[in-house]
Amino acid sequence: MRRAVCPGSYDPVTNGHLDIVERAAGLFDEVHVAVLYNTSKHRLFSVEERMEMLREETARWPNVRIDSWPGLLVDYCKEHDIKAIVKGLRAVSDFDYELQMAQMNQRLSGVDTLFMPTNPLYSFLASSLVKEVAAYGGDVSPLVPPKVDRRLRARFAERAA
Ligand code: COD
Repeated sequence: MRRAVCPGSYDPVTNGHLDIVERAAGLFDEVHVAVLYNTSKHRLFSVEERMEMLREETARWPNVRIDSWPGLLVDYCKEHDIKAIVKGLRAVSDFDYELQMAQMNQRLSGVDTLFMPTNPLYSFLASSLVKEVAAYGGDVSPLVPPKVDRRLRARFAERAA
């Protein structure tokens, strides 16, 4: 079976993430969407909340499974016999960081990273920007699924209360 992982923070999942997951699901027998830790980012949603949102939004693709992992991505790949990491590339600015990670992961484990060009509709889209716009009451409804939009509004309303 050909398995791939789409790793990320997914805090929260956006339409850009979902576009990559859908395309990966069309290419591999099984796609794991794994919530991992990015130590340089502050989280808005817990890992469980992020997984719940991902489960809701990917339920329509039967070969996609949602998971989380507290350690190195390469150890997750080893544990699940995954030979490919799939990442989306939005712009040149993503490239340096993504290339470094891909080369480190290859060096550590032999697992290769495949880059998919982002859908031009979502090339400016990042979870961090979605959170910033939503935090100031901006409309992010075209950028995230409706349930995620509702959760963002609720989370920032709780914080403002
Ligand atoms: N369009 C297309 N793709 C997108 C878009 C978009 N608009 N937005 C995001 N993506 C893709 C990118 O490929 C991105 O890599 C992926 O979705 C996830 O994005 P985020 O922002 O949710 O996640 P990141 O960038 O914070 O994820 C970083 C990881 C958590 C994958 C990384 O830190 C990691 O592997 N951590 C585990 C520990 C580890 O192994 N560290 C060593 C790394 S060498």
